[in-house]
Amino acid sequence: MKKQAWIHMVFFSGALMVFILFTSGTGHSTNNPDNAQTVQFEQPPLGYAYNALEPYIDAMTMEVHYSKHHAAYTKNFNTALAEANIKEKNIEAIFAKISQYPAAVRNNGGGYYNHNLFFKIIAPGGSKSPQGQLLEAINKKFGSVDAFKEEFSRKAMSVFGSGWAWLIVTDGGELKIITTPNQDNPLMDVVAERGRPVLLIDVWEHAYYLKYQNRRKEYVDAFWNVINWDQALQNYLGK
Ligand code: MN3
Repeated sequence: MKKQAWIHMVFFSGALMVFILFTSGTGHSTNNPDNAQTVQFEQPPLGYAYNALEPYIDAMTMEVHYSKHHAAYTKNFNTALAEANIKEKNIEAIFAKISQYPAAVRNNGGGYYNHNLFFKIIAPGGSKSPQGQLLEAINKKFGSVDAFKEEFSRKAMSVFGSGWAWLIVTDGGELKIITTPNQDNPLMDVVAERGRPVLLIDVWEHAYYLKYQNRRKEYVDAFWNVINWDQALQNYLGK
């Protein structure tokens, strides 16, 4: 009996040790608000499975993109805000004065916000083509949905290095396609043409390299299959 109890104890201790090592070494701190001094902005849940956009965007890319890249931008944005002693809770107000803030706020704040939008735009479900007032506005501005897609794809391909292509609606209510370098976005006071984002595509290589390698065109073509046009309409209407 004594020997059996001793073996149980050793086994239990070993299991406990493995458990402690496992839970402390998996990088959960990335997304754990307790570890940051102040968390002004939290990473929203993805809201769908990593494999939900297969075959157009693969599960591994989605997992790394959301749980590593987006999580890191979120963490680093909060750190950068704390270091700069910026307590503003309205992210649009931060972007409106981004030229006055450190580069870490601009880069990580953009990275945080742009991916929030992007993962909602490439969500499963919703309409598979433009609807309602957005459809009318696209037809009016670009002539047809196909002509719009062609122009947007061309702009997305034209981004040199890392950045984004956007469909925005200006203060005057006009649709425009623009591009931004790095993690800049059309709400920032450093961007030439500003407006409210309606649709966006991430053309950083991390968004497509695992599946498409250097073939950005194939990724941009695939993007049209995963857009949630109901969300795009909400964005257009400012809801
Ligand atoms: Mn990205």
